[in-house]
Amino acid sequence: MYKPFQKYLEQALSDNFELTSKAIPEGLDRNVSERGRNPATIQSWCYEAPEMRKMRYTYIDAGESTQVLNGVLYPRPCYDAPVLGIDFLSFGGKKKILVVLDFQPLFRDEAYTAKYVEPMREMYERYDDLAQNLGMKFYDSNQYFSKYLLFAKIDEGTVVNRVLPAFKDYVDSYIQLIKQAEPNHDPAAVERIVKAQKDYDQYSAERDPAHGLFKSYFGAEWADRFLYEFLFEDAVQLATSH
Ligand code: BLA
Repeated sequence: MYKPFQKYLEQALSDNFELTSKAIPEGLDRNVSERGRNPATIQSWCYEAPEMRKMRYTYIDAGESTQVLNGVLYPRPCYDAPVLGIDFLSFGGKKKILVVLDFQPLFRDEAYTAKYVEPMREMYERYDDLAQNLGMKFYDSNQYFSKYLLFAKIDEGTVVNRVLPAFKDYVDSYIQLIKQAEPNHDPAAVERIVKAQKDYDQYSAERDPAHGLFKSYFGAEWADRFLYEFLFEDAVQLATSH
């Protein structure tokens, strides 16, 4: 269902960056579960580029029951730019479709907001039907989300008609943002971004609503490893799940 999105992302990244594959820890790049109603396959891809430290995306295909495209693009820490966050989900034979897409800000001060969040506004306004102001249960909408995030519960038709154009626009615009960004190699500035990206991983790993899904398909041990060794590898795991 989200394969055209993945294809677009892959093409856009390879057209615009000099990509190198980044290793995914043993056993985490792909897994197949026979536990659910439909066999579930999870597969991940990860790249780096001169401008980008880590660009990862994951596809979960469990037929009608679950389709997910999830991804995060992290700039190198000489850039203070937001991370691009993608979370497109479909559950229960397309009965529940949820899309989340954002330039996720690393800081919340006024200067940062003016530099990175406000410029999203024009683009956002073209898709304001996908900005539904849904409350968040797992995350805090004031942390690592911009006010111009797309966050919607929709039907299948809307995915093709509205979400695909929005996705292309957000991805293209994000790539332009990175291409135009001025690197700052000052060690203190770099250190600040390293820490901010680490904090983002910690926050995200601790709240990830997908842990239960990974656990039910692939078991607790694999779920923990996937979260802390691949998805949010800069997070420190404080406790293992049971
Ligand atoms: C919600 N994301 C969810 C949910 C799941 C996932 C199962 C809950 C859906 C529900 O309400 O039932 C799934 N998250 C995943 C998967 C992966 C993952 C499969 O990390 C990994 C492969 N989530 C992100 C990113 C963003 C994001 C990068 O991982 C940013 C765009 C956002 N996901 C996001 C938000 C919600 C969500 C805002 C709603 C959560 C809430 O209500 O608090």
